[in-house]
Amino acid sequence: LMLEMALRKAIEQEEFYLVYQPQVNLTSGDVVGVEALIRWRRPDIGVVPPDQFIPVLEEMGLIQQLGDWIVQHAAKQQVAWKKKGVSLRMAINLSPVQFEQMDLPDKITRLIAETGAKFSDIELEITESLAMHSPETTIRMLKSLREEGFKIAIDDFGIGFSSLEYLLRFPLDTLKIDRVFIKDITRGRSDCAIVRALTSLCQGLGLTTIAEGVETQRQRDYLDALGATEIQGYLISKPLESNELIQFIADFK
Ligand code: G
Ligand code: G
Ligand code: MN
Ligand code: NA
Repeated sequence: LMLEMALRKAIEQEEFYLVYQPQVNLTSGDVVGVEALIRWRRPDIGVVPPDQFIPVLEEMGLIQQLGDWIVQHAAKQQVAWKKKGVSLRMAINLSPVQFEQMDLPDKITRLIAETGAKFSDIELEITESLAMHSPETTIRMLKSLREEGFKIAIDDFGIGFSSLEYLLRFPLDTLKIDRVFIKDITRGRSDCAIVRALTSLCQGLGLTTIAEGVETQRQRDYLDALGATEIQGYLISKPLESNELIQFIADFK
């Protein structure tokens, strides 16, 4: 209850901010995008990670409000960087609960249009669990977003329960391989086999693959050999605040 009260106040007082984790293309070696990740700077307590408040906001029905703020804020940031000559794809996480709003595609399109961002510079990250709700409605909403020009990524791939056949009915541009498969890629044969199968499936389907949670050069080399498109993780950088990101790009390579 205390947490709920604090969250209501946090939304009113805008105690949230975004950090951005770079994504590197393995062929060019360039930073090509970032993923926006939410943080809560709770007065007197400090920074709270999203897994401690996103599920509560979903329960409270407040994720829609915060979700709109995240979409607007991330798109504005993408435009601000581009004006400084730093052109990066911006990935924005969407909660499955946000898809309970039937006007979500129209709203996202309007909010992002208002910022002046080019739609193809924006990637919307959905999770596998979205596929379990009402697939037909969800697919329709994703199709309309994709027709507007937004890119669609499926996050945390491989740890949910949906069948491959099911997921492939989703209109997708990008598949993010969950970090549980990356962790032991240089040790376990099975993780390596899973990643190999996913990257080759994606190559066949024309999808981009982003490997998450890459922490070592050896993992990077393996992923490169297996044909992954991009990597994200502590090897490149932890998530950074916007001014840090600009500095990071300036210092990169
Ligand atoms: O940044 P961190 O690794 O602590 O994020 C943990 C999880 O919280 C992420 O994997 C993601 O699923 C979720 N998350 C982070 N930022 C957002 C956001 O802006 N919106 C939503 N819906 N989820 C987020
Ligand atoms: O959206 P998603 O749940 O995938 O968010 C990614 C989360 O993983 C973020 O909270 C981020 O802080 C965390 N993370 C990012 N890179 C690494 C990494 O290299 N290793 C580990 N263990 N966690 C990471
Ligand atoms: Mn994500
Ligand atoms: Na993820």
